[in-house]
Amino acid sequence: MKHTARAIVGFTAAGLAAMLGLGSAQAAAGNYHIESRTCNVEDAGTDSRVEVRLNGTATSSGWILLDNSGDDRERGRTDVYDKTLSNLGTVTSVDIYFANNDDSPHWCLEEFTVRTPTGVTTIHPFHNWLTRVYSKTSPLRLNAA
Ligand SMILES: [Ca+2]
Ligand SMILES: [Ca+2]
Repeated sequence: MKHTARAIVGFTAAGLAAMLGLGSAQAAAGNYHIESRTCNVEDAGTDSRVEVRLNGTATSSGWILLDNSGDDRERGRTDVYDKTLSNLGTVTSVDIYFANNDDSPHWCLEEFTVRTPTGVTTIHPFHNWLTRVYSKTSPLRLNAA
């Protein structure tokens, strides 16, 4: 029994619910771990405002401002954001609102990754520049690879 008990250490409640075969409707809210990778090329970074919306098979999140303390989205950096959200199901895409504002706004974005409370990570590649506004009504959509 000791080994059995130890084996489940580290799993979240939502993860256990998934392993026990409970439906996604019963899954609890949990932490969504979002990473944004900025290209390591000249002028890749931006100080523009960026918000994202996570689209899942169950529902979509609201718009989430990505702004940690300090300077986000600099050349070659990975920025990490942890957000508590209701269950989205399987994440299928990430929508990006890009204001294209502030100093040197153009942004070279490698990719986003999202890890759900159940530990499923999806990769949303772009490997390209954002050089104009992407509005909330017509955002840049990055599908899961
Ligand atoms: Ca910045
Ligand atoms: Ca900041």
